[in-house]
Amino acid sequence: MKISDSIYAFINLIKEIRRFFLYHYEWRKHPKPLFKNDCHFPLAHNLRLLGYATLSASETFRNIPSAEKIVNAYRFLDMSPIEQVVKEVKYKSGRAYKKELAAFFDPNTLLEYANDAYIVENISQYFGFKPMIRHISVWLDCPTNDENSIETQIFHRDPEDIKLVKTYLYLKDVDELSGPFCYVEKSHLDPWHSFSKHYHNDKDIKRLYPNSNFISCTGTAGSFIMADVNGFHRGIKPKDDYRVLVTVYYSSATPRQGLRETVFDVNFSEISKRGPKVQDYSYL
Ligand SMILES: O=C(O)CCC(=O)C(=O)O
Ligand SMILES: [Fe+2]
Repeated sequence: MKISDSIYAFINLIKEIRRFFLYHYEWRKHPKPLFKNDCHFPLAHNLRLLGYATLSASETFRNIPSAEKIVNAYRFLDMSPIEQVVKEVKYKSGRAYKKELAAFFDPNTLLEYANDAYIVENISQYFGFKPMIRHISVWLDCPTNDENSIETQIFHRDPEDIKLVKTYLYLKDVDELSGPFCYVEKSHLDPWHSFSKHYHNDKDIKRLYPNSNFISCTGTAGSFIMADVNGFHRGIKPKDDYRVLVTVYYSSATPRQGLRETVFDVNFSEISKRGPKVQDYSYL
């Protein structure tokens, strides 16, 4: 080992110890969840244990009726403007891979879904208080001509809040080649661990979590995922086909990284005048 490597390792250790104490301090500012009630909240139970929870399409539709409305709305969409963009992005690189499709949906249905009692009750149980809805978005993730994965396609922890759960509702079947969401089981239990380096390759993650499963969430339209994104996660780079999903971010009312002015990135009043358009995703 070179001297510079040992200095680097030492600095990282100091950073990690600092983070360990900061996390424990921040956790104490929030009410403690009633852990013994987890058995009544299956999604909260799995979140606590593994960091993520999933529902098959039929389980989603049974528990979250507005999810079925959104999946059906997608089924009847005029796909030509969306497929046109997918074709164009195929020859692009970098951040072009992610687009915003919320404009193609009814905002009230998206809000009804984000506020769904089953989802909110499970997250409330997990957090120990009612979550704040921070962001609602419909993502289109496209294959590009880049070899390499970038940004959200590489394992990372999200920094916005210590209490941060994101949900993903697939509107289209997702297999290994169309960009499944991936999660490193139990990596939410020590969120201070290797936080300072933002992006980690698969080798780094295997070294950090040698005994954890890497979960790759494939599924049919209507499959639902809920994850504590303080744990390591990514969306695999789509290779063959594009992915469409609804994502909702839930946090505390005092997130680390400021409040957003609106939950949507899209101005719905303009859409009623000129029709929906595929929008670039402004937060990447
Ligand atoms: O694209 C994905 O599946 C993961 C995206 C991500 O990193 C996030 O939602 O924080
Ligand atoms: Fe993320």
